[in-house]
Amino acid sequence: MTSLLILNGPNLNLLGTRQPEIYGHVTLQDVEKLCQDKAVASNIQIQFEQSNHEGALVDWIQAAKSKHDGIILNAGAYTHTSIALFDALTAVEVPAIELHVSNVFSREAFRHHSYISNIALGVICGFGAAGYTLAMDAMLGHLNSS
Ligand code: CA2
Repeated sequence: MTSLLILNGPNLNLLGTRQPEIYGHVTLQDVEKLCQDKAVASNIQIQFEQSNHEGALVDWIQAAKSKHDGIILNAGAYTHTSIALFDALTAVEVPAIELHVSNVFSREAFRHHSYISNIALGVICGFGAAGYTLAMDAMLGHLNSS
């Protein structure tokens, strides 16, 4: 059965609790439920994780090599800083989609650079929580065509 790792980085556990004008009202638990419902409807498995720690994200990416067919990664602020995440994604050779809830390109200039985009199949940003299920559809389309 197809399996996807959906990985969330620092501060995404705060979704729905602050800055709703940027991140909306949906909590990370709501997002996980959306993804689980989509997984059941698509007859696939998901592993949904969040950590505020860069090394924990690296560990999950490394473990994906033998467990998952694709990675959907909202690396939070580590998107803009982390060579370690880039190296981990490069090493595992599991296809990855970069995801952001907000439109990072309409925000501060420091959010315009990503260390993930270069290794990602593609980037989805600015569609709020819906981006997670859009990314699942995009990954399943990619896996089914390759
Ligand atoms: O838009 C996204 O999904 C981001 O990955 C979110 C990160 C940010 O650093 C990226 O540039 C874009 C920040 C996540 C923080 O989430 C919060 C949610 C509610 C309240 C405070 C922070």
